[in-house]
Parts: sequence; structure tokens; C-alpha cells
Amino acid sequence: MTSKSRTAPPAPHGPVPSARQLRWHDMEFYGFLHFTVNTFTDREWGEGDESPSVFNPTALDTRQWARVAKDAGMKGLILTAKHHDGFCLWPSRHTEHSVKNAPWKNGRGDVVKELSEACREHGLRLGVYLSPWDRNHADYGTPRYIDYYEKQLEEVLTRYGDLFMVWFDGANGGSGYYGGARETRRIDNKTYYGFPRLWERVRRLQPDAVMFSDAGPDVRWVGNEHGHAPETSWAKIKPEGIYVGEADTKRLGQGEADGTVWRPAEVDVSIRKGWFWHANERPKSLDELLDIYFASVGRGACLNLNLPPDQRGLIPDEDVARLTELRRALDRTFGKDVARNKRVTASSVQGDGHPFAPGNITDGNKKTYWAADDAVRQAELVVDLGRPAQFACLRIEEHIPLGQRIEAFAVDARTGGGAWQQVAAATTIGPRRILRLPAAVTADQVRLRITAAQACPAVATLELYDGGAQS
Ligand code: FUL
Repeated sequence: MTSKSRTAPPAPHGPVPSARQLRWHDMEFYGFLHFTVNTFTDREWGEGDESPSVFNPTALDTRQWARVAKDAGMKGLILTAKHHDGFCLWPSRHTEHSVKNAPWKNGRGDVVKELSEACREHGLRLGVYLSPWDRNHADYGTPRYIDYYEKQLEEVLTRYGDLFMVWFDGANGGSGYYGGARETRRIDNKTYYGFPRLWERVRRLQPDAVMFSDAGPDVRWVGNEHGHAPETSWAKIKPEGIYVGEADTKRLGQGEADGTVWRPAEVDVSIRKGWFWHANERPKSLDELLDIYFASVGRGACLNLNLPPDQRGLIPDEDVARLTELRRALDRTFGKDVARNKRVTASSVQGDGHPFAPGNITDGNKKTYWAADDAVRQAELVVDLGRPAQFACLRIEEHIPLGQRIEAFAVDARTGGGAWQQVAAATTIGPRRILRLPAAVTADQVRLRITAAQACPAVATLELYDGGAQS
């Protein structure tokens, strides 16, 4: 048996993220755009019998969408290229039910193309939502429809450049127009769409894109549309018994400590009540949006915040104003990291310590990390702030390329008089954990106590922010 080199990293623990999942984790916050015939008919789910003539935005400007998203700090946008009503926002060769028969731009418009160009100009990544359920198509429920759906996927995945996400929703079958049949069609969601085959196809056409659904394969639904991941939420899960449109929502939210695949959660929620624009709905308050941010991004998920364009084809002014407030509040919160470049000591260090030094958690470089010795499951890291400094919010990240390891932790502050006081405690960290303290704390030393871990802990980052976001 060869002994481990003193500078070798700890062995990976459990499932680990793919390169495309790591890129997605780094995005943290991106936007959803629900826009189609429903925007003009005041519906959430179109029947499929809507005439393309209703799709007539007066001032559609995808550059405004991209600018608003960029200014809000989003890293990408996902468009409903086709929702359950079947209307296609791109001129599909395979159906007449598309923008090519709409009055908008005399049938020569292509919303997906315009958005892909706007995203490129603003440095945003593009994702698409292509509803498997199609209430317009005459063949829905038969194998012929699957053929059609595959051809549509192929069009959208080959015409608009690199995508970061292909989003599969789980709404499946029911009543609809279905080419005039106007009936209820049920499908077996475990077998009808042949998802493993579709996923393989997507992988071939867009190798860098992550695929979202209840069942992944890359990113899982968090199990609710209210904007929060649970307090304990693992980025790993056991895939057995989870299907698109059929899963235990509590399990989807929490993930599983003994998960066998890396499949982190996305939180999808709308800035308004509905996914589509309705004249009588207003955007959520700043406090609600902040709570959503900290309960999603702050619990290791990515936040997919829906911004429904209105009948003009613009994100409404009041939503834009609210997003501006959100950005300002977040920028204030994460203004200054008082732990940056401060000296750190640890109760244990991996190997000879050099590559995994405690100071790696405050060096501002997310690639470097501290790791405890192999046998260690509980450890302490003390950050010496030099002189008393104030913080109200903290951010911790595990080094997830080695898997998710930490089960519970606490944070103590050494306040006036040299007494230690616990200021925060929580469970999972994974890609990140952000905690707001009930009140700002002034301390000259801060201690991260890892109280339970599945394998020796490996921490990339500890940041202590002075701004506070007490909402
Ligand atoms: C669900 C759909 O039924 C809703 O209309 C919306 O698109 C949401 C994001 O996904 O499955």
C-alpha cells in the first residue's frame, strides 16, 4: 500500500459536480421570462386554441429585458420558447402555431433570436423552456407528438448559439384543444416522453447546458414555487422514484445526506403572483424579494426569478424599480468583507498544511480551500480581525469539487471583554450558505465551528459582511 503524499488533497466524498454544474452554481441568480399568447389573453395556462393573431406586442424590446436582468445582477435569462398552449416564440418549421403567423413584425419576428442577441450583447447566458405538454398539437398523446417535440427541441437547440439551461417543466396532460378534438388526454409521465433519450439528445446538441426538471438530470426543482429552499438542503439526492412531474416535494427540497448523484436545487418563483403578466397583479415587496434571495441563494440553491413582460413586450416599470431596490439592498449588504485577507488558524490541517492552509478561506480566491486532516469530523477555524469590526451577514462555501461534506456548523464572535458568544448556527452549506444575523455584531475574532461532517471538512470561503440586510 502506498501512503498518501503529505500535499495530496482529501479524497472526494460521495457524488461530485460536473464542470457544467459548477459553472451553473457560480451563476447564483438568473431570470425567467414567461411570455406568450397568455400575456394577451390574461391566462396562466392557454388552452391551445388561441389564434396567433392575439400575439401582437406593441414595443417588444429584448434588449430592455437583458438590460434589466443585467442591472439586477442576474447572469442569464430563460425564455418560455413554448408554454403549455403550444404557441412557439420562434418561427418553427414544424407547426403553423407560431410567431410566423402573428401580426407582430408581419410574421417575420423571432423572439428567441432577438433574446439570444440581446443576451450576447449584455454578457448574459440564455436558457430555454420548451413545454413537453402541448395543448395545441393534434397528436399529443401519441408517439407522433414525441417526434414533433424532438424536432422542436432540435430547432431551438441548434439555431441560437450556446445555451446554459434547458428547462423541462412537469405539467403533464389534461384537457386541451388538441387540433380541435377538445378533449382530455392523459399520458404516462414515466414513459411517454422518453426522457432519457431526450436528455441524451440535448447533451449532444448543447453539451454545456444543464438540464432542469423534477428529475434533473443536472438540476432539480426545489419542490415549491414560493421562493425558498428548506433550512437543510443537500445538493445530492438518490434518484430512485423521482420522475418528471412526479416526486415527493419535501424530498426534492431537502435533497439527501446520503444522496448518490450530484443534483442541486433551483428555486423558481415569480416577482408577481402569476408566471404571466396580468394587469391586476403587482410585484412583490423588497422585503419579500430579500427573504426569497436569502432563502434560495443563501441556502445553496440558484434563484430563477420570473419577470413577466407585459402586452407592450416590456418588463413593467414598477418591476424594474423593485429590481433596482433589490440590487441596491444586496450591494449594501455585500459591500465590504471585513474578514478579507485576515489571519486564520485551524484546529487541524490536511497533510503538511501548505496547499490547504486556513488562510485560504479569507484570501478572496474561491479556488483555494482549507481542509482538515482525513480523520477529522469536527474542527474550528478562528479568524483574527486584528481590531474590533462589525458584521451582520456571513457567507460560507464548501469546496464542492470534493463533494458536500459538512452537516452542521456554528459561528461564534469574540466580543468586548474577550468573551465568546454564538451568533449563528445552521446545517448544510454545500456551494454556499448566507446567514443574516438578527443584529450587527462587533468582534475582534470570529470562530467557525464545524460540529458535524460526513468526511474531513473542506471550506473555500468565509466572508463577513458589514452591510447587514435587516429587512
Ligand atoms: C409549471 C407550469 O405549469 C407553470 O405555468 C410555469 O411555467 C412554471 C414555471 O412551471 O410547471
